[in-house]
Amino acid sequence: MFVDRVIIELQAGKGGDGCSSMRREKYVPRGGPDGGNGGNGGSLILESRLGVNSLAAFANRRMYRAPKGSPGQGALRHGKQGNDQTLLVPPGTTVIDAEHGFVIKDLKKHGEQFVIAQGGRGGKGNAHFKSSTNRTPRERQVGELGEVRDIILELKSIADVGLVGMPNAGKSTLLSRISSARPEIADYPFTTKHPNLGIVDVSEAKSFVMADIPGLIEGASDGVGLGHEFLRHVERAGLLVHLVEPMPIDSTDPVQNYNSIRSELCEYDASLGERDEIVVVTKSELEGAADVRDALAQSTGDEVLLISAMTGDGLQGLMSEIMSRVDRRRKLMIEAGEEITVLRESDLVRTPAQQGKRLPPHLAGPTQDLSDEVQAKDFDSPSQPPKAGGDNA
Ligand SMILES: Nc1nc2c(ncn2[C@@H]2O[C@H](COP(=O)(O)OP(=O)(O)OP(=O)(O)O)[C@@H](O)[C@H]2O)c(=O)[nH]1
Ligand SMILES: [Mg+2]
Repeated sequence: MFVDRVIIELQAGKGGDGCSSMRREKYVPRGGPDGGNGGNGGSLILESRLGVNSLAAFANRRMYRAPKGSPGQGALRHGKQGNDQTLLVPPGTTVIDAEHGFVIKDLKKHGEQFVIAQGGRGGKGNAHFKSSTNRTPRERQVGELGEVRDIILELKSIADVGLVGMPNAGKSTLLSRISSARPEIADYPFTTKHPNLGIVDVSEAKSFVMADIPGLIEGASDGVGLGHEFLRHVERAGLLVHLVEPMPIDSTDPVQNYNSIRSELCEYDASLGERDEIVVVTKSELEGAADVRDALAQSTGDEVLLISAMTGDGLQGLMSEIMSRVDRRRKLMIEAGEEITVLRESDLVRTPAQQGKRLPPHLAGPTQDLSDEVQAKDFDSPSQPPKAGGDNA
């Protein structure tokens, strides 16, 4: 199930109440106040994590609570803190305040996290209030309430390139051909009902992320077809690849189709209309595809590529053109001080602390290969590497 928008209610934990108590013990006269403080309530934390791909985990539950802090007790026992709860969301999730509609935070990078609902502070016990002038305070504080808020989580996929075009143009076929994504493909419109992401490896060190979204049709801004709903998944893409089918089943004019999708894009967001674009005519092995390409090139005044996902014609050219534009944009982003988002777990640079548990020294150091059979005394010089089953000289 692909879910890209949910409304959830958050309730952080209440702080534990402080305790009012006097020490009563045999042989300890006037023991004094000994009420402990309440523990702080747990907070709710949102964290973006690679590998979480949709908001499906939030689809069936509306309310999220963090545990309360425990109350303080006599004999100066402080209450236990409520554990913080972390909710994992995919990178690219925008967190919106449901009540007032403003964006609270945009979690773009892996590992970004923040406290979305703060737990209440625990109340002070009466021992806290003792002083030289007030030696037997009875007062204590009750714990504060935890923050309560409604939020909207909205996923806008992070992709370098967005595929747009009419239904049946061959968007999913292209994605499946050049990446390892396996979207549904069929010869009827609206096969794709939710966005698909694929990583395209151009060479060993170069790759980009491509998003395939459901097809657009004229009137999408009025909700015709699947509407504009999924355009937000290409909003972050710096480059749009516009696929045009040369022979639409409904025999419409490809140039006109191209223009109507352009106006739908502008209708959704003017900035999407101005986005860098590569126009591509698909299904090049069909007769008449080249004519459509020429007609489009003339009408747009720009270069138009011709590809076939079936025969593989023109795919290399398209991939290298996309890669060079993506590279150019990344360079501009780095110059502007923006960070490039990492989208694959293997690309993450992990510090030793993040790599999990540290190994004990005898397993991590130069002695790691030693065993019952292979002992340190078996080696004369330390530079000689220990070998399994080495014979005792
Ligand atoms: N002849 C030919 N057919 C193709 C080519 N690429 C895709 N097709 C066919 O075109 C049809 C539609 O392809 P899809 O990839 O599902 O199209 P889409 O743009 O994703 O369509 P929606 O998901 O419905 O918006 C399928 O029957 C494909 O087999 C091509 O290069 N040549
Ligand atoms: Mg499709």
